[in-house]
Amino acid sequence: MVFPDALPLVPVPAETVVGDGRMPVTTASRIIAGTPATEILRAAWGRRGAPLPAVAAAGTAPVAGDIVLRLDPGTAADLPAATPGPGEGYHLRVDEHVELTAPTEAGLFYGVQTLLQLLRPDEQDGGWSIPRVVIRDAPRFAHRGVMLDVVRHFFDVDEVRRFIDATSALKFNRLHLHLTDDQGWRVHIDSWPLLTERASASAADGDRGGFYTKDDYRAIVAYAASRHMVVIPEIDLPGHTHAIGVAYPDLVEEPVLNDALVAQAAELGQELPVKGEPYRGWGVGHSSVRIRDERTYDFVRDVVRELAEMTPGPYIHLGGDESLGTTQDDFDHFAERATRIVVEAGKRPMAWHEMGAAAGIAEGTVGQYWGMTEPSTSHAAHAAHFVERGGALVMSAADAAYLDMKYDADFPLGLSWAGFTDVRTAYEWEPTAVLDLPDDAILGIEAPLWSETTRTLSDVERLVFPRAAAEAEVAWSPREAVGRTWESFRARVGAMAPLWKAERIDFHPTTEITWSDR
Ligand code: TNX
Repeated sequence: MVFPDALPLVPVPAETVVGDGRMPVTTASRIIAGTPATEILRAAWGRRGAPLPAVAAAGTAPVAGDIVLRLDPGTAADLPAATPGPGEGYHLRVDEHVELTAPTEAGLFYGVQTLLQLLRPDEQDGGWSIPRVVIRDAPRFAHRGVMLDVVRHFFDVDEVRRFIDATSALKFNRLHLHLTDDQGWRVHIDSWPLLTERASASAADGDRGGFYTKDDYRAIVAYAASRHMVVIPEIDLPGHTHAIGVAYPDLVEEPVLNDALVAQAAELGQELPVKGEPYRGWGVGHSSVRIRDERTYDFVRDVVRELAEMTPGPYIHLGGDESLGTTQDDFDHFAERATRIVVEAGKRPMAWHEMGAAAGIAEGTVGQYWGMTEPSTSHAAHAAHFVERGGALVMSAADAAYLDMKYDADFPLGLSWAGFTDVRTAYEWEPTAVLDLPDDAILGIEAPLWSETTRTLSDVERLVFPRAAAEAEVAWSPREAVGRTWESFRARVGAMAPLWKAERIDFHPTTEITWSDR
């Protein structure tokens, strides 16, 4: 293979200079470091079956074969200029020994992920080695997200931890948790205890539900932070709220049974929603909280306050999608009040792009665009309004970034309302070219996994991998980086197979990719 395909890295680094030969890693190699990234490196290394280096104290003089991980604020100045935000870049030099330096722990963590991808078994002698190389790397976008819908199907804390491990290894740094929807309520709220007591046991298809206690939620947040991921909790309002009515019927309206919902239910053999009873179908747009009732805002204030208290990240996501039975006037009224409640709780509101229809959404609200890569006029206008209000956008174009779309018509999992999304389609979109907005209005991207059809984590993984790798590269790699092309990506992502196998990630071995085994 020719450079840059010779280096099996995803996402492709900003700048790579390949040297001659490889540095062997042996049982005599040491990791010289005083950083939490050390144990992450050793544990992953062990799962690969590579020789496990001992750990030596920071400051120990390195000899050939050693691996030095070092925090160095000075590195920031030497990293690619495009670096946004707090310095997530790193500098990696592999010569007689490895020198990994970064201005932040996040940078070291990302450098460690690159190192893990470079470490490969040698063809002849069963040894392991790392190619000699100099890499200067930093992300294109500050916001590199994945979303997990834990409502349609519930995933417990251990499963979420595995999802965090698998996605943070691709340098994603935001985990959006879709915590509430028609089918269930998944996080405990002390001031409204019936939400989890009465409305958490259900899920799509009559499957088992579940919920996170506050300690569970804190454990997820802490684990995510240890992998440099910020949790963005979503409470979906004012629609997608049937489950609230299972716990507190007074808070919600009667279901609105639109024609599409009735037709879809008939086609899939699913029941129609009945107020106060758990809903197991997948139809959308039938539920709403009572928008002109003050008690609704007491509820929103309490939920937002309790969530904000246990969420160190800057965002609370308010949903806002598919409120199909709500008048525009009521919807706008709700969006304006709810976004203000988030600001009053000290957080920055985030919402699906529909909330951009409301003239007076709180200033600074971040919109999440989930329309197509060729936007409709109204979607584009709603999205643009977040920017007019001093906010920005995260791009989740449904026909490119939605991880729950089928790869092709024969794929057994996933939906297809946005089309089929093969890996190439997931790779070949440009987040700044979808809407007619200045580049700096785009904070980054997010790849959502909706879980209507995924009963197990393995189902989730088959939809997410390898397409999340495509989204990781869209989010991280500068457009002008050498190798930022489909042909190169295709070769490099094939080389992720041994790493994913070592981590027991159940990726879809699509024939679009030539998978390698070493
Ligand atoms: C639309 S996109 C939804 C979700 C579904 C998803 C399935 C968006 C903000 N809402 O309620 O789960 O499609 O692909």
